[in-house]
Amino acid sequence: MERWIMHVDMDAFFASVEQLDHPEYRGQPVIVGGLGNRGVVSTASYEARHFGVHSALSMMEARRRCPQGIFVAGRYDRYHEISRQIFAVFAEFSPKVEPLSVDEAFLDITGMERLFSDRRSYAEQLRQRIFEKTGLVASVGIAPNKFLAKLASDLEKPAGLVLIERGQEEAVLFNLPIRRLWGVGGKTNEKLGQLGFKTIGDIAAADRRQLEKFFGGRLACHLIELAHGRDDREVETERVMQSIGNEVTFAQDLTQTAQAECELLALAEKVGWRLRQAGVKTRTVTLKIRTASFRTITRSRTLPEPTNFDKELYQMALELYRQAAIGEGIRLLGITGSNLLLHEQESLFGIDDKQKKLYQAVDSLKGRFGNTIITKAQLVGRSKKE
Ligand code: TTP
Ligand code: MG
Repeated sequence: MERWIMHVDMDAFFASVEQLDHPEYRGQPVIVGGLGNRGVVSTASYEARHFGVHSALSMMEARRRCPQGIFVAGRYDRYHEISRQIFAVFAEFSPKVEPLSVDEAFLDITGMERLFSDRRSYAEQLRQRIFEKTGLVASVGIAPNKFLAKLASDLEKPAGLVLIERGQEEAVLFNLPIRRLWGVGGKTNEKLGQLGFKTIGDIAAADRRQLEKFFGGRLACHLIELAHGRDDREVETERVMQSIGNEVTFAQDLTQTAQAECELLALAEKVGWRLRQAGVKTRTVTLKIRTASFRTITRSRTLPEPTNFDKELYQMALELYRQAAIGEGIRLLGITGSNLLLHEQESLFGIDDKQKKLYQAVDSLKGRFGNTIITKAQLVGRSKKE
């Protein structure tokens, strides 16, 4: 049966929720994120994007680029509430839904032709249903595979609806810049740029051996496959446990950034170990912080590829920590991985065999000598906690 995938992604999600709940914000540049001096932009409304404001930009720079903007701290409980409504709609439209983050998912619509007259109007119906239920606008991509569906939903954002027909793949892809290849990170991109590749078409036409020389067989092969619009990954719906996490309350509030970062590394190691023991990977990392004044803050981020590596969990937690820009002492820190995948679903790119072997070796020692036997040098001698 011909596979068909739909990818749905809300437009400027957090900022749109703010505009929904505050009608006076509509049509205005709204910027959501950490408002402190070291805060970072979570997202910006499309009005604010005209001023060059985007996710991950420092809040200071955002204020410089868009002084007239409306700056708001996120209301994460509210975003999650809406997220649940959106996912309830997804479930009405397909039995196979793979969540990618709070505001996006893949829906497998293979073999569902009897339910709709044509794919485009099915997507139209879904967008309409989301709008009725939440008052928010989504962009949708429909394509023969996940990579193309995700790409398609982004092509005409906001309020986009793009269908890539079988046979159109190369026509759509070849003139696009290489950063559109899903999962190709900054480093690979940069390297490809240095080698003179600009468009996806350049990669499709590349000499395979040249790519192999620079990126290794596995990555080279994936790059070429994607460049031709080929991707046979399944929509993954299998979920095991809800989540795996650890948290720690400190005897004395932490006041130094370095201490907090050290504790995050220790937590990431624990959670990573537990994920690996359970044979699962996590796709969504949540950081919980309770401050000296008993404020509780949670921040989540979804990874492009699921992981159970300490280092990746740590980096994500650290980023979220910095983004939260807490201006006071810290009582509690916690890291949770949710959105767990049971299968050792290999990362598309750079599943680093060396890293995997390293973790296996470390885990077998931890198994024999207890969990504390091996720990990163950074953690030795860190402050005592409760
Ligand atoms: P995205 O779907 O990447 O972004 P978006 O919905 O704001 O905008 P669009 O899809 O129209 O380009 O992310 C969804 C939400 O996740 C976003 O509203 C805020 C949050 N987020 C962060 O907190 N930090 C980030 O770096 C990114 C990319 C997103
Ligand atoms: Mg979005």
